Amino acid sequence: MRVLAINDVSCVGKCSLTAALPIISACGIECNVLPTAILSTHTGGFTGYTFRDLTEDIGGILKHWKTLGLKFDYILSGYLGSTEQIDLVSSVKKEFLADGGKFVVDPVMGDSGALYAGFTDEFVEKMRGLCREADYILPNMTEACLLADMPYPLTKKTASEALERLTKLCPFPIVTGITDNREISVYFTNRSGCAYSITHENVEGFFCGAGDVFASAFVGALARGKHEADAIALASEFVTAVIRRSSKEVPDKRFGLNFEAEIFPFLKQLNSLK
Ligand code: PXL
Repeated sequence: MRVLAINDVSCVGKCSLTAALPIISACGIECNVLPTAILSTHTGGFTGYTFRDLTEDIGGILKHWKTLGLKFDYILSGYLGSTEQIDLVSSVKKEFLADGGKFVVDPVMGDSGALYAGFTDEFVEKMRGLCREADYILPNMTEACLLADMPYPLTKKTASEALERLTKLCPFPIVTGITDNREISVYFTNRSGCAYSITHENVEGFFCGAGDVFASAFVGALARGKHEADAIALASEFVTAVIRRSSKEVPDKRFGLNFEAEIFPFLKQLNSLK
């Protein structure tokens, strides 16, 4: 079982590949990486960060992988630095996803109702195209609104409408971070068109990287052969525990989630599930 995580390396701040690698590996699954950019920190709340786009390197990396006959059982794409990289990810899927493999797209573009620094409407449109190629998409509420062209924030009522619109892009949309007062929910629709939600207590505190922790745990659990609904429940429980702990323990939230401390309970749950 081989997972490819396509994401940036934010050297400090615990998101993207510095979350995907440890979490997927801890699940007992090999995690290979395709870095899209290197930043000194993530862009959420820091100023003065460096950003080196790695698009130029990706062609050579893929050419080498082709000579090795590599195929991946899961491809998880995350933060992409340009519309050109969206095209590259699409070609990686076509060339390197194993027969029967799954393509998981986390359409990283924004949070709290706004696009991240450097993202444009053109990027959103292009990301819709990538979502059409995915087996699962994992937008947060902001990204779901952008992709479904609906006003932010969603409510319990409009979340169903957003899900319905998203199923036109991808058969299995999973929308994270839908908040309603003291509750936070994940809404998803399975391939039969049934809609579900999983709700937890909403813990105050915004952390960059929560979506990456969710996506990594979801893919790790799927790669371990867990049913999708169980993988979503496990991942949302994990990320809720991580945010609860971090909101107490991390004085400067920009430095990211303490997911490490919750990996062991997460693995205990993962291992006890059939
Ligand atoms: O986790 C989202 C993310 C990923 N990568 C970079 C980011 C962010 C969120 O701000 O800045 C570089």
